[in-house]
Amino acid sequence: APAPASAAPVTVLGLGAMGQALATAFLTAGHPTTVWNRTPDKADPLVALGAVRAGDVTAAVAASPLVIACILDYASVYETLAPATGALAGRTLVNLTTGTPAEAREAAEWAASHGFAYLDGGIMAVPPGIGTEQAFILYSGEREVFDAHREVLERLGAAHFAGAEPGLAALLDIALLSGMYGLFSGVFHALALADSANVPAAEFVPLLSSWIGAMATAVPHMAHQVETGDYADGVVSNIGMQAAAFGNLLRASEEQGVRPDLFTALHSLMQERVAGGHGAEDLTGVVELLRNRA
Ligand code: FVH
Repeated sequence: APAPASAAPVTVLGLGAMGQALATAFLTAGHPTTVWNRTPDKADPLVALGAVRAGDVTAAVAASPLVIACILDYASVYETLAPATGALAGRTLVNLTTGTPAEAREAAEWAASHGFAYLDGGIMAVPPGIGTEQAFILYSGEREVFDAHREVLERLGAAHFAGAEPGLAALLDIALLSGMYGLFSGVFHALALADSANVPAAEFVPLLSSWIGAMATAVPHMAHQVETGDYADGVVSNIGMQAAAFGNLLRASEEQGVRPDLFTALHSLMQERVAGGHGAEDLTGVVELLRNRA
């Protein structure tokens, strides 16, 4: 009989910062954990915690019905698993390596051609967050495969099933990262501006955090506008006004010696939208221009 989920054996391939965190979470939860890394001594701390160090990748795969890969990129996943595709047959590979949706779809086809189940994943956490309440991980692939391993995967963080289409986890991962980098871009620019006027961080950061929190409440309405295509719905601050005011942001930055690069692209999109006759609508309409370029 298969081991209960609470004691199911797991293999982790790739013991960089993230792989080490994943393996540690499995060990902490009591799973028999086999590990492999191209540079073997990275397994030492995990062996000290009770992990089994596999001599080669085929032995690592053979040790568990569930194999987690978290390596640099998809090319290194293929390179790593090339000698072990036979051993993977009948098992499940969960690939938590970051990649594109197209790479995920290709990997799912590769798995099917070798007779093993495949889930693609996107980790929404940094290594110290793994196994904590902050972490969540996106998965896509066959629902039955996800359900069969869900309890074990929950050891790493909340498991969110993104859908059966194999590229969905990677797509949502990249969409969420886009939101993160957009936020960080704004924060970097704001900090540079405040610093250019010698405003102490202790004074500015509470204002910035409060402002970002208030503005984030607009996201659901923006998403509704994108879904409906109705950018005139519930307009409070139209894009015509915002495009004009945005010029101040760019000019003030130049005057303070702060490069406006992170915001010039958005200004161009706003102006294009206004020139297209949408000045009375909401800022969210720039999504239409982004879509047109896809
Ligand atoms: N760390 C993070 O914050 C992010 C969070 C979101 C998900 N990413 C992705 O996770 C993958 C691994 O990232 P990582 O943080 O573990 O990265 P490193 O610490 O740099 O470790 C890289 C591991 O990959 C192995 N490796 C590299 N090339 C090969 C290869 N050709 N064949 C076999 N293994 C390879 C490397 O092995 P070694 O250098 O120790 O021998 C490490 O185990 C990644 O997709 C992130 O985007 C992390």
